[in-house]
Amino acid sequence: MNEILETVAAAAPEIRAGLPDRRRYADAENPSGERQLAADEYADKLLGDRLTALGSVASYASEERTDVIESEGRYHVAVDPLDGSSNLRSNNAMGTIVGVYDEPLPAPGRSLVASGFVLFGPITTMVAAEAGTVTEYVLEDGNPTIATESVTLPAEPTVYGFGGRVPDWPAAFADYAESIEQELKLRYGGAMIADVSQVLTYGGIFAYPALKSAPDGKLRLQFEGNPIAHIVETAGGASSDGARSLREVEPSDLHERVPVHVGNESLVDRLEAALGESRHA
Ligand code: FBP
Repeated sequence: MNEILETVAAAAPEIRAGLPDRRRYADAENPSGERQLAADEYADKLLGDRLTALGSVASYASEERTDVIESEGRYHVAVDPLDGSSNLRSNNAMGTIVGVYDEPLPAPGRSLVASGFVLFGPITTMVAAEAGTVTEYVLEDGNPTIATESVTLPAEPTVYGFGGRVPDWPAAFADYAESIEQELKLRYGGAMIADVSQVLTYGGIFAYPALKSAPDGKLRLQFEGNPIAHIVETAGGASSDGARSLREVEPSDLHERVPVHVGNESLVDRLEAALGESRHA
């Protein structure tokens, strides 16, 4: 595991230990206009301090801060310090996402050299994609122990989870969802990484689609879409913004949003066909 992923893994027990006292809202909003919890600010500060202290880090960007912190190393790190933090109040799963890019941010997902997420579930795990393989680690005291080598999506998909209110879904996505509901079992928990972990484990599809009220969806390209696409694609699955792999989307803004669809390739192909465009066109 490279030192950036190692540092995120090593911070996990400390972040987890800091959560019980930080379930209240802070007075601030993040750059996307969402209310921050005290835990969001805490995890962002801790990760920012630890990562910018590494010789390999050239810059640190976070979903929770407007500007990039510049440093002097080689890699540009994008972090969602607590993905799914609204789950903290109800004590459901959540965690940290990290993307390691070799271009200044905002950067396309194809320039990711490593990606990972820490999942605070009943146990703390980290799933990391690097050097063409995905590995699941159990983090005990921040020390990674390999739990699953070469994580690969099962060929037979089982679960799906789609975000956004159903009446807010565009008609083409609603039609697609109706066909998926006939085949797969609903699993939606309100934290992308937890829902994607189910897709990696059982096969299926996760989406936070374009909405009528929000044509770019909810999730952020740099912090959420790209790293999760890198992980799912490296595990043998596919990703799409509705027309192309998320990793082919050219970014224009650090905090821009993007519709996210990730899962078994056959299901992502069907999604693109349903939306009237094709990644292979
Ligand atoms: P945060 O990173 O601000 O927590 O937002 C992202 C997220 O929590 C995703 O993890 C999840 O898929 C989505 O928002 C849930 O949104 P909703 O509450 O609309 O279902």
